[in-house]
Amino acid sequence: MTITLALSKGRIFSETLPLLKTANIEVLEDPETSRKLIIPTSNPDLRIIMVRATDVPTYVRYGAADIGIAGKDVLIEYGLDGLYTPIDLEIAKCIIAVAAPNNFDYAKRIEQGRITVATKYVKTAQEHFTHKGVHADIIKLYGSMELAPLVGLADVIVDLVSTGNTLKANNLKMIEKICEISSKLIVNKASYKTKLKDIQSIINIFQKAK
Ligand code: PRT
Ligand code: MG
Repeated sequence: MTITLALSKGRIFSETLPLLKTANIEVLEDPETSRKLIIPTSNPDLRIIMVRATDVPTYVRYGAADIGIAGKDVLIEYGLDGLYTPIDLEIAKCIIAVAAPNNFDYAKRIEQGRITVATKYVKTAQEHFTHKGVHADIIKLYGSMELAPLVGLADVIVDLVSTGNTLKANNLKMIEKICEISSKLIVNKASYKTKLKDIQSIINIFQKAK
């Protein structure tokens, strides 16, 4: 039975390749240069579909892909309905954090109990500030969060940070770590039952490789 694996371009794809290689599985086209969205592998029973990082759980949840790899950041926002998460692959690591301009007085704003937050991670941000007892006015963005506090759209941002170079280049600093992020293998619950043997063997490959 053919197994379909949903991946996103960029860091998740490139960090998944070496894991597949441990089982001698080669990806037969490079999604960075090819325009193909369905990519065969050297294992005739495994194909890869390329989707946006935030769409990976959707493809897997509806069974269009049997398995996928998605960041914990995406999974927190999307929820885990219909999905198993058998393995934390510990790839594409970063943290999700509150960041603000270098001169921003965060402590004072927290004391006042109200803050404006620009983020792609609405649920994560909302929960974080509710927990702190602070009223957060959340402004949903789809990208370039770093710009928001520089032009007065928000006081702070909630975003992913890995090297911190992007924050630094924009005179922002990390002020609070919310959570560590890595990518997980996700599995469609129905596929897991109907294709048990084939999916389990892919899970085993990732388990051994990590
Ligand atoms: O880019 P696109 O809009 O298509 O989608 P995406 O940003 O969701 O995908 P992609 O491939 O950039 O990220 C996929 C997954 O990689 C995320 O869901 C995270 O789980 C994980 N990941 C790990 C990261 C980072 N590290 C990371 N640094 N995702 C994004 N970033 C961003 C960060 O927000 C910052 O803007 O990369 C930029 C550079 O970070 P610094 O700190 O190294 O400067
Ligand atoms: Mg990106």
